[in-house]
Amino acid sequence: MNDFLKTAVEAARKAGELLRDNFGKELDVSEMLAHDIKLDLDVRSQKLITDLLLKRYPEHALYGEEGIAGNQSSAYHWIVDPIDGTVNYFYGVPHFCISIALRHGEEIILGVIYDPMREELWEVEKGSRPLLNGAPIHVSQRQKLSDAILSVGFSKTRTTIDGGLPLFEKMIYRARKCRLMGSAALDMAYVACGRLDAYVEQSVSLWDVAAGKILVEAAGGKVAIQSRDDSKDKYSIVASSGNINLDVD
Ligand code: LIP
Repeated sequence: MNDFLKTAVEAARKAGELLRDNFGKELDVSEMLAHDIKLDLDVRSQKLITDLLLKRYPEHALYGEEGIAGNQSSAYHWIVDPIDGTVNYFYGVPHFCISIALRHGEEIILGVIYDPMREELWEVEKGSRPLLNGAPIHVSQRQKLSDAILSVGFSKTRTTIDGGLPLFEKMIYRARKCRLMGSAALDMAYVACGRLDAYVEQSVSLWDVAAGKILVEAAGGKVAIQSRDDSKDKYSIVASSGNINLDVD
């Protein structure tokens, strides 16, 4: 494991400790929206991760849900979601994670996703096998949509909810089950280790899915990310095992 990956794992675990220690406690809310919540803890978690990464690599850049830091002209960009699944966290639903990826130029070269409540850590670096708690993982081998479990996300706006409903309605009849679990990064980690057969969402940010992308592809799956015409820096995503015809077009 090279130093970049070791450092990303260390940062994810340290942020995970912060989230575990504050889980279920009174939380300072910085923004309460119709379909989203922003917590001060999001900012604290990203600051902890940023301080550790940029202390180790002061010449790098960081791009996260809570802002940018470091040398933005660097070829190395850390892409960070300090709490993916913030609404779950606020409501005491133990399904959230920290997601950290490193991009070199245009290529994502490592990803770490850490669920501090289940103590599950997914990690991968370019050219190596993806691991869950140190054991190799691969996508599911199920071949039929009728055997599949799919996770569908609807993001945070009426537009994305309206956009996601037709697909959800189509899939709910054809797949064994559809789930809405509220964390894009965990959905992708679950696709990578075969728990889910696919994850589809109309509008996510790069920090939600950057680590999941390299993880799913290294585990044998497929990830299609398309930028949205209606909002800058938002993407629609289909991440799957690649073994089932989802017919999502
Ligand atoms: C969340 C995503 C989820 C999406 C939510 C939200 P956050 O990220 O992981 O897939 O449906 O709207 O964007 O905001 O909790 O980091």
